[in-house]
Amino acid sequence: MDEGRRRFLRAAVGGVGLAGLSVAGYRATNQFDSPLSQRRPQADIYVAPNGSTTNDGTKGSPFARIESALEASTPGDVVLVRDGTYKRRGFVEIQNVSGTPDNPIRIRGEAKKVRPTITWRKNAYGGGIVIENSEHLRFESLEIARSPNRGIRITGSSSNITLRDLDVHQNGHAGITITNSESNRLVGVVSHDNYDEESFGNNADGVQVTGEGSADNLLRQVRTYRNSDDGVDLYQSTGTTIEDSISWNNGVGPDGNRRGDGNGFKLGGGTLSGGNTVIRCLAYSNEHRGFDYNASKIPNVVVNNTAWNNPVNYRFEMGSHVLINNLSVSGSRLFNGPVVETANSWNLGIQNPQFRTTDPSKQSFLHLRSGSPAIDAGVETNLVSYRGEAPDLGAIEFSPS
Ligand SMILES: [Ca+2]
Ligand SMILES: [Ca+2]
Ligand SMILES: [Ca+2]
Repeated sequence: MDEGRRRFLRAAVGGVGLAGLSVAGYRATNQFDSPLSQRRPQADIYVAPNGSTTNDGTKGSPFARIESALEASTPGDVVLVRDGTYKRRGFVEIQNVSGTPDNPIRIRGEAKKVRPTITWRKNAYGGGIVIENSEHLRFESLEIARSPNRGIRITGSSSNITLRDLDVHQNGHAGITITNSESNRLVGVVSHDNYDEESFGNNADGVQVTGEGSADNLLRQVRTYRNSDDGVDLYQSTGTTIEDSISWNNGVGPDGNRRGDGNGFKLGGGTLSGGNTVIRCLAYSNEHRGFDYNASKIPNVVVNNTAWNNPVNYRFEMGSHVLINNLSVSGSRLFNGPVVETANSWNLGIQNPQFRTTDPSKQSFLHLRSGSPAIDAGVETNLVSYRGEAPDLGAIEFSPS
């Protein structure tokens, strides 16, 4: 087995993909950190659409609200949310609830691969889930829809909040916002069709990370589409890592007409921003730009991404942003200033990388065809593993099939 293949396989099982990056939060657990004698046994706490606030949260006596379950929880507990629709009014406030690094509190759909829906009544004042001053919580397998405000907001110095396998859509502001909070992780989350009618769609991003207190947040396998403003917006924040994520068709309202800013990945803005790392991401068919530095002053590192069919695929100006092994097809580039460019398709004169298909409904969408000039055309980095002799260009390493 050649070294490239070996490195790829290691990455495939969760190895070198993040080497050299500071993705804080999940330290290796050590079972001797907290003596067993000090632990209360882990409990399952139940929530059901036909539950009651006066119930005790046991299987036969479920709570009606996840807040009640979280108030009753201690580190290591699992809140099981029974399938169905939870119609809410106002904010779902989760404040001062914390697990520990070894014993997070999990809140998840009871059945595997079924997402219970938390939604809001029309004309409700405020809404969405607000997680404030809390740590080590994991929300998994839930659908969050039609909040009159944001879908989920992580704020007030919360940290180590994990959102996994969530479908967040049609909220009246951004789908998910992280404000002044560190070391949170979004994994396998999709955020789409969010739209803020009051501001003509100018604020509803799929995912926002914002505020100078935000750092070391991670987005992995996050998909954002048809949001009225941007797919991912890192306005006024630093140090976010985005991996294996896709952003498309952003910048339109529910009627399909052009609205807000329409960028796939916006990597800065405000007085202090940037220092983000973007790896193996795909931005396509957004209304404006695929990858945009948005005036961030701290250099961003942008490695092995694909931009296709955005009016502007990449815009990086006024900073030593580092771009390596990226593909740009069917869209322009706006570069100005000391950008560090290595082995990108435009540096190598590759205009047509020979995609297998540009039909987004196909499994091989934007995959490289055998014989593509982008195969093995990249340079090694410590951020991305590869097959064959060298890294390919773009987000999807060629795989013979
Ligand atoms: Ca905007
Ligand atoms: Ca935005
Ligand atoms: Ca290769």
